[in-house]
Amino acid sequence: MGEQGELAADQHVRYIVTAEKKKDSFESLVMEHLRASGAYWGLTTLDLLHKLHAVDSAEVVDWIMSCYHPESGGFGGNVGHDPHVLYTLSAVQVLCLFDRLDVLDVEKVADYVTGLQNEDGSFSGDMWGEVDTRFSYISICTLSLLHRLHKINVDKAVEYIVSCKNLDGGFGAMPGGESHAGQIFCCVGALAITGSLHHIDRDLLGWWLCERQCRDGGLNGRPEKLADVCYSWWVLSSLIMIDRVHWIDKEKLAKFILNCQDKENGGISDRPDNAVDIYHTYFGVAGLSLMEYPGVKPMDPAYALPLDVVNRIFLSKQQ
Ligand code: GRG
Repeated sequence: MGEQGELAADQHVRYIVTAEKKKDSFESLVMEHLRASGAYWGLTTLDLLHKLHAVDSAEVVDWIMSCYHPESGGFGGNVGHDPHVLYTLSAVQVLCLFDRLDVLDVEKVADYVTGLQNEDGSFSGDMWGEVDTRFSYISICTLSLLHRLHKINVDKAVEYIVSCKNLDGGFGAMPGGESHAGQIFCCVGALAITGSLHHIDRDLLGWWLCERQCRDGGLNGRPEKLADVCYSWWVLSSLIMIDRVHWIDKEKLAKFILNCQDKENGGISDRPDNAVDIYHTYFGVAGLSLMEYPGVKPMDPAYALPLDVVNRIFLSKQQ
């Protein structure tokens, strides 16, 4: 991959840092309701490119905490927005990047997440009750990062995820739901974090996942769909967790991602020549990280954070 060394890292850093400042842009308008996740995507990309110091950490931590709801223990996607488990994970991930979990009332946040587990082991996303395997992953990942996994019924959580496994080896959003690479990441990630990967038929799932590689080198999320840069993350991370990543042509995938860059103004799009956004910029760089692209920090495929951040959390003494 070396000779392609053409990741426009400096431009991507500039794109992320300035995107944050353009408050009236189209992108910041469509991002309004999920700004906490946008912060996680942008800041993780900066960290992967060794440029986290380009932002003021105290300012970011203050802003993240202004999305916190002390009554419930959850975080909203923006200031004044209702709490949801997705933004709670994004907030925790951002605090992990800056090594600032100390600002949290960990027990309270963990209780918020724990309270979303249902009788059958599944998780709702918020008080309104929508159930999805995304929320199983998000809850398990959040609690694990906070060293509070013991607060939920892990066996039931695993049993529910396994009930969403399909005959093709993949997983859907609910029992009987179509296999989709995004949901597969969630289910495999949750099983990896809980030490339950033995429930997976690695060859069967690995085959389904490697079939996601299209002629153009990019990966799609399910059969008959177009490739999209974000699946570089959802598919590759899953393949790594089940030890089948060598079934993908990495060279062709890296080329596809690099062809989706705006090399002048920075940012990465879903596919070549489309408009860039922060979500695809993150998942493009994250995909390159999983392929050990030079100059990009390695990532943990289950926690979706840089490996050094995850090591700091799990190898540090205070629990
Ligand atoms: C910490 C990385 C991280 C994630 C948190 C939110 C979440 C957990 C996971 C989302 C997983 C998921 C379902 C990803 C897929 C997103 C996506 C591009 C969906 C598009 O679906 P369609 O049907 O697109 O519009 P396709 O590509 O199938 O045509």
